[in-house]
Amino acid sequence: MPYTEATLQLLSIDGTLVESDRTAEYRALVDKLSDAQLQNFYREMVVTRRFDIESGNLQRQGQLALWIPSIGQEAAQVGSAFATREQDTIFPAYREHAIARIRGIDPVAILALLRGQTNGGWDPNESKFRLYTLVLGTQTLHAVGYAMGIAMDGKSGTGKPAQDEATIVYFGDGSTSEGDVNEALVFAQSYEAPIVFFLQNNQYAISVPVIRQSRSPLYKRGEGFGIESHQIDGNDVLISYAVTRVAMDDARAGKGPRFIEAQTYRLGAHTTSDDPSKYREQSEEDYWKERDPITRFEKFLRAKGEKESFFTSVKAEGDDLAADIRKRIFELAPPSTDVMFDHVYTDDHPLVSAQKAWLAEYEKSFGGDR
Ligand SMILES: Cc1ncc(C[n+]2csc(CCOP(=O)(O)OP(=O)(O)O)c2C)c(N)n1
Repeated sequence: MPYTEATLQLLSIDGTLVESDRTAEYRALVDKLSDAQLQNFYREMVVTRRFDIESGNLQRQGQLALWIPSIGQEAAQVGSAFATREQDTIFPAYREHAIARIRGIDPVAILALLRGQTNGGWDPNESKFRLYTLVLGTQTLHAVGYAMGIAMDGKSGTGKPAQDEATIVYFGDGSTSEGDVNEALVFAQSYEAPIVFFLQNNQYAISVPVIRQSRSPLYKRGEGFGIESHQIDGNDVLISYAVTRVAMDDARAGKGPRFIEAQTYRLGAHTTSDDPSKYREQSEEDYWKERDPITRFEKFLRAKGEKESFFTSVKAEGDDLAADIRKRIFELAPPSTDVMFDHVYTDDHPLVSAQKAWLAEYEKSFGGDR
């Protein structure tokens, strides 16, 4: 199974803390977390999962064109997102819903994107959480370019950014086979860009298992480019937080890029267009359910003495969010068909205008009943 001797972990699957010399530095960071911060870790994981489930239901009920679940990957996302600082820019792929929430993105903005109502969804300059990208790996190039830019603004020539700022980019195991990701790694290392590559290895690129993408653990790819790289238990929110915190601080201090491979598992389908029972065994899913990031952290909090009322209130918060997005999605106006024509060219183009007019006529032929 995917954990190796290199895998860093702080929280075992029974919710107890693991002692090890290799993780002492990380343990010290976690010991500094307040009860309120630990509660936030739990809250964000649980509420995001509830959001995910409701969004999947809304897709099945015809309200979304597609849904991209993140169920099972909450610890990798929540831990690493809380490790960033306000000034850091985050470049997501397309299933980083927990991170979007932490950065204050309205969940309905994500739904609007997957409903086809917008090509973007939010203002990336406000949240420093860039837009989702469905074109695999491109965001790694955008992120490295951005990181090189903030380092150049620092004018130190050492890769140390001016504004105590770093960049983090999220991508999947399948994307590591893309040329873009490899080019991004080359540039990041050559220019000592202040960036953390956060790979969520959820074991599959749709139906293709990671073993087909690489015969060696993926964090070694980072090492191959000369980048300090770590493999972590991605279902352990504490190690995800601590390793990312150190990596981001190293990047912001001008020590160069870092690479983190988080071993996790996509418990659900790739998207609502996929049926994972066609390509993986139930026994494999059961193995990962035992490593569920939320149950493990809940055991930890309960052993620490967290009260039942806390868990009840978090569940209620998730249910409220689900009710809220369900209500608000029905309030969204039907997507305009103009959108697909409007941004093809900067100026009007006769061919595009003709197509737009034709579609408007065609739609009218249904008598307004779409
Ligand atoms: C450039 C490009 N090639 C192929 C695809 C089709 N595609 C969409 S998702 C996907 C698998 C991605 O796997 P991974 O990077 O592991 O991320 P995950 O979806 O598991 O989070 C593929 C091949 C795409 N969107 N973009």
